[in-house]
Amino acid sequence: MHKNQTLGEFIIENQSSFPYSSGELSSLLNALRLAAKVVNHEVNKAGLVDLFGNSGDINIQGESQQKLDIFANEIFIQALVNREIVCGIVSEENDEFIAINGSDKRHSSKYVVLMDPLDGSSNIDVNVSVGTIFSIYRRISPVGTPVTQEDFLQAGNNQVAAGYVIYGTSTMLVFTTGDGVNGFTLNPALGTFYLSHANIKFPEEGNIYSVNEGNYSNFPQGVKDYIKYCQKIEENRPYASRYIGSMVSDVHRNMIKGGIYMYPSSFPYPEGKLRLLYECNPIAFIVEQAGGKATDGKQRILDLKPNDIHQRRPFFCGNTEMVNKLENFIAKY
Ligand code: AHM
Ligand code: MG
Repeated sequence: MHKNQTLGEFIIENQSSFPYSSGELSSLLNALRLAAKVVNHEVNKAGLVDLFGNSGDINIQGESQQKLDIFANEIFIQALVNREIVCGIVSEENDEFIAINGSDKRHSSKYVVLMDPLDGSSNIDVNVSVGTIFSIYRRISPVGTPVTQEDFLQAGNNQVAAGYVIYGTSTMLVFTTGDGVNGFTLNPALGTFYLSHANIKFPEEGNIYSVNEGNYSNFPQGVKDYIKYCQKIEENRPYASRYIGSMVSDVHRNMIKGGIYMYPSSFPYPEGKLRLLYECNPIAFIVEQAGGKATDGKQRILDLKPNDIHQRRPFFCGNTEMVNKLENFIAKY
């Protein structure tokens, strides 16, 4: 790591350590970096122009889409399509996967990207941080053929890279290629991301729990018991309760300060609310790379074999000790 190293320099310097490095993954990360800057610009001026509020459309999950969701979706798709560096995209905002031929019509890219272009969207119109989440895989089908559904339905274990962008008090891009987690902060005056958080690791102990407690009465008994454990007055407890409602921000804080994030099954989400492919998996990859643990309560998230591109899953991640404790409570029922 050099002083004042930029994301661009970091990508070039570390290219040889990227999985299957051929320069393609570097170009892909560069495209995401560019899109993040454009979306950041728009998120920051959202109060100034008429971008607030619902667009009126309902997405495949039956949730209303905010205008900035749609904008972010278009920007990320455009950056990836224009540079012809992926053969397919899955987005939270699109019902079906998007197949990309490339201008030579030879389907010559080997990567697929899955993303939530603007996560935590209920926070947009109240000036609270939102994020972008992305997950990158090598396709399974042969290069030169059209991308297939199977290329997206891979277990999280197969991810070659994953990351998130936080549009917060400052804008950060945090990612892993399976060799630790690094965070870059945008200098808005220069439009450049600088390495600000090298090799992020969870602190030894955590004392924050993050969950939407309004849903408490519908949580599984094991989760309820664990929440009561977090609140108990004993040694280093009660833990602090912190919940932003933007997973990226909640997980980012917990990774830096130490804590657990939970989105259990509850009414009206019997399978949990978060999507396995573009919310749970990328965050799980990052959390594990930072020394933490991610589970659906019983199984490691990255081991799950998906069967639908928009499938949901209960999700728990954070300091390993805390997640182990939670799993013990869940295992009692
Ligand atoms: P979204 O993709 O529609 O924004 O939903 C995902 C978000 C997470 O970022 C956040 O942790 C969670 O939904 C909050 O949900 P709730 O309001 O039910 O607590
Ligand atoms: Mg989301």
